[in-house]
Amino acid sequence: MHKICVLGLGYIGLPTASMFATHGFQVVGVDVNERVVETLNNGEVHIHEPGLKTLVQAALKSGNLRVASEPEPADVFIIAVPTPLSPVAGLSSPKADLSHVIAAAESIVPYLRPGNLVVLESTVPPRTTLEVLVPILERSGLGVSRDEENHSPQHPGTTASLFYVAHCPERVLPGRILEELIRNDRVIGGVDRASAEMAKALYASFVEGEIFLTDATTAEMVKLMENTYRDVNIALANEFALVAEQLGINVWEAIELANRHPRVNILKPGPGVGGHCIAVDPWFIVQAAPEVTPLIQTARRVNDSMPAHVVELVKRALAEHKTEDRGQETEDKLPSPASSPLSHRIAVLGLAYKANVDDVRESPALRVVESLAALGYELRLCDPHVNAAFPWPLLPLLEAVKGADCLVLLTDHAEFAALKPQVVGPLMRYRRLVDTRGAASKPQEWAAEGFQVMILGDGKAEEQEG
Ligand code: SAJ
Repeated sequence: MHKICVLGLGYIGLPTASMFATHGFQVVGVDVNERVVETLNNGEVHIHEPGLKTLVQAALKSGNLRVASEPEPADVFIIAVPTPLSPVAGLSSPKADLSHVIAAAESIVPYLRPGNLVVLESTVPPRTTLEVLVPILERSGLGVSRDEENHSPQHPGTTASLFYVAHCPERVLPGRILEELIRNDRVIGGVDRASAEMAKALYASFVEGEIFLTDATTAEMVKLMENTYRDVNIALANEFALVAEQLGINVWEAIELANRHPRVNILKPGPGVGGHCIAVDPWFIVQAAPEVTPLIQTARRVNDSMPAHVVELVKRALAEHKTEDRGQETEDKLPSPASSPLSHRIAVLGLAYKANVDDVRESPALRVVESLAALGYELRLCDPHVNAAFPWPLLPLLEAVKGADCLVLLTDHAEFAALKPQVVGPLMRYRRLVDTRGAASKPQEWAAEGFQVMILGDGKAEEQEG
């Protein structure tokens, strides 16, 4: 196993290809997007992730990593392409779009040789490895290694006309990808034992965590269960937040206290769940077993309903106009409480799906922004981490805040958590803060500066305000 062909140079494929290249393998990284290939060949990196640029540049400089548009013969093929959701007509639950996995697998077929190992890293619905990937690869005329007893696991790859397949799901956290790629335990599901052992030998070249072997479908399910566990737990936190708002208690305080129990670990409420993983993967389990997954489906819907709740909070904050919350003496005509949304200017802080990343995929902040824009509010957007094209311009922080009637904090970037009411207050037209992440430090400090503070899940503060 000397040469590896990695298909898909995104958030997972690029770090993985670079990691193998810096651990002595000859790696060819393949992407169907010409712009990605061009960017990397120019020594630039299209993904922002701590340490990634240095690693990629080291891999390219060593000559062990090359970037290309087409696969080529190799000992190992690693598929790391996206598996987004696609809506299904007539169904309320979306399904996995496997088109990229299928295209990547098909592109390997002409190059597949006996003894090759194919690893699927993309997150997929249960049984995809066995029922989608393997049949495509068998179009090569070769057969997948299935029966451990027919050949010795000590000498995998020696049986004529067989290839090997394993599912080795990525488990790394955006923002900490490189560290977790090395340190996290890995679960490897082989189509058979020989496949799993081969994949283990490969990943052991850089993985310092433990590597556990199982079958392919169990590995698929393990990955989905991890993200579903988090989604359901966050939905619970969000539901608690809604209850807390009604009961007049502070959910953040209540969760902190509940988590002092040795067997309780409730996650944080927020404006919803984003990213390409947690908001997506539970649907892959639902698609496999719709009848027996009411809890998973409800959790998804609870989390998906949070952006609409945030919009309600913003509307309420703007309606609860108080005369003394005026921010600065300004030439602007001040909107009255009953004035149309058009006259309200909102500074939206954060578009990324979570703190300190540049990724806006499935971000609940975008849902909130779309709804507020549809309601006619004037929006001033700020996200110092995001560099994507939007229908609205992205402004520097103080520019976004200037003349605003309300700050709406949607992503808990470090820059926003460090915001000082003494700095932003005087720039605003009215002093209002809607904090959907419990992120603004010391709400009392904001209140002391004349801010009307509304924190998602904090019914206590609202009662005191009222
Ligand atoms: N979120 C909350 N409350 C919380 C935690 C998260 O509302 O208490 C929100 C975040 O703001 C974000 C979303 O959930 O919108 C997901 O963020 P995350 O940091 O929990 O997870 P991801 O999507 O960045 O990465 C997850 C990780 N999975 C698990 O932690 C089980 C990562 O290890 C996976 O590799 C990744 O999905 C993936 O690629 O599947």
